[in-house]
Amino acid sequence: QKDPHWVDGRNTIVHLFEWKFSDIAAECERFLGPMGYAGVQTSPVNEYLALPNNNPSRPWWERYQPISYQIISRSGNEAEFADMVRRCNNVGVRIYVDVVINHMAANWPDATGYGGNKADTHNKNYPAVSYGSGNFHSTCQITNYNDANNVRNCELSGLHDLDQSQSYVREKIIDFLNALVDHGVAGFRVDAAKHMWPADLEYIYGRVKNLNSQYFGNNARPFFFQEVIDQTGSEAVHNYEYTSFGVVTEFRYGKELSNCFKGNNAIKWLVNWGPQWGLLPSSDALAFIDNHDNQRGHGGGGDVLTYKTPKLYKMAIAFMLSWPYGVTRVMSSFTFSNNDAGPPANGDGSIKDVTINSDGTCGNGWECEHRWSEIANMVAFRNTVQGTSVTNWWDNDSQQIAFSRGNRGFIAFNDQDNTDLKQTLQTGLSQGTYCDLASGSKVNGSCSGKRVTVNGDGTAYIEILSSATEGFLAISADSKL
Ligand code: ARE
Ligand code: CA
Repeated sequence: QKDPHWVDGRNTIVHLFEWKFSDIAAECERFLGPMGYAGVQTSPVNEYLALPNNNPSRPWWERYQPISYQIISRSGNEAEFADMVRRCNNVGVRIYVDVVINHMAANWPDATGYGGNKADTHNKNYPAVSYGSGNFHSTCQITNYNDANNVRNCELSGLHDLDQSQSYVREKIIDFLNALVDHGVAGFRVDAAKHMWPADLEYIYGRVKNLNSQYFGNNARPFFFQEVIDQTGSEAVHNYEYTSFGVVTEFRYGKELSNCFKGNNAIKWLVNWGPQWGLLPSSDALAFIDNHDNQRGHGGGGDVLTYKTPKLYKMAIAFMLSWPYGVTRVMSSFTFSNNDAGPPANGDGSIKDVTINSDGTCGNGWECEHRWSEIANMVAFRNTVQGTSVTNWWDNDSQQIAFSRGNRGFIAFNDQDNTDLKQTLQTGLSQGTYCDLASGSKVNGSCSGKRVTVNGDGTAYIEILSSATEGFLAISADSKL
């Protein structure tokens, strides 16, 4: 169940972290559909704990403490969810829901969910599902990542750990996923998959019904991408244990690329980026630079590039989107300095609307990396070069590289401090004038940024000054004037 069911000619999933359903629906129609994005990952949509005492105030991580499987959250209710899925599918953008099925909410006094359902967490009683204490593993904490039993049968940070080997628990989870499938989702991000037994997940995925035939035809199986953090390869649980029945988040991808673009490892080594670096096979991998955890020091992160260092971040994303590997995912954040802080909120606690400025960027505290023109243009680039391979590799033996994607696209990177890139290089493209997709776009038949002239023999003079705002340059068959 590794097919994301993208509409032809599209690519890349954007995680619209903490967005309201009404804003996601609008974004599908006004931006994602027209720009060629393939899908959206939502934050968890089922009922979760409303943190008592407002301390900290409405943190983003509340969403990972389920109270029930009813669709009700800070993002909206079931009717709003249904409206979003329908409107996004109608413009060719798929919806993937983040599902939290490893555990339920941890111990809290008087635990209450956003839908008003209560749970007696100290006695592992969640009547709105319903789960009772017998549906959980006996209480122990995860303390040893070198022991698969400890990782899978004990509690992650005190979150009560469901026993997915029980048929009752399996049926409850399958019912929850089926309800989302009925609404028309294309698949799921499975939270904390590492903490569940592969055989249990394989059984559950196999029992989820086919996707809604209204959008996906007959016999389409739901897509599953599973969160398994295996950055070192030295723990007891490995990402490849999960790849026979779904795709897995490849955490080494963003870690290694961040390390390269930060200048700690020469980008010339990226010539064989992929399994030769110890990454999963391309068809098993969800590729990304940062996620909602490691952009704020959770989930073993802390070292990856994020929106906070835009020049290097855009280079890493551009490399990801120009390289043929994996199902690509782009992060779309809200601005934060406190790692607990939830999304931008109004005085009554409701999530703020995503407003759109006249230049296309977002307001109200939303970062919207996916709208940065350099990133959105690279999603279009990836669509343009689909099916081609990497050719014409060039490097300066250090922090400058360039390559073509067949005769459809060409990209160059200058990641070298105090050194300009000034080279005549083979682009593989046909003769003509092209608009650079990094410094601008092709707008109404002219270039808002740099122009590149490709000669009759396919060569072009490429210049990226080290002082430039953008550290890369990209042209494609579709950016030709
Ligand atoms: C919060 C509080 C805790 C409190 C708990 C219970 O922060 O102090 O004990 O609530 O009340 C998110 C947050 C957590 C938060 C949780 C529930 O990150 O801080 O706890 O929500 O509200 C491991 C897992 C991986 C997991 C990361 C965070 O393997 O699955 O930890 N990531 C997912 C989500 C998170 C989410 C959860 C899981 C829980 O993406 O957003 O947590 O649903 C090494 C290991 C990794 C390990 C990592 C960090 O790198 O290899 O496997 O990741 O360390 O421990
Ligand atoms: Ca578990």
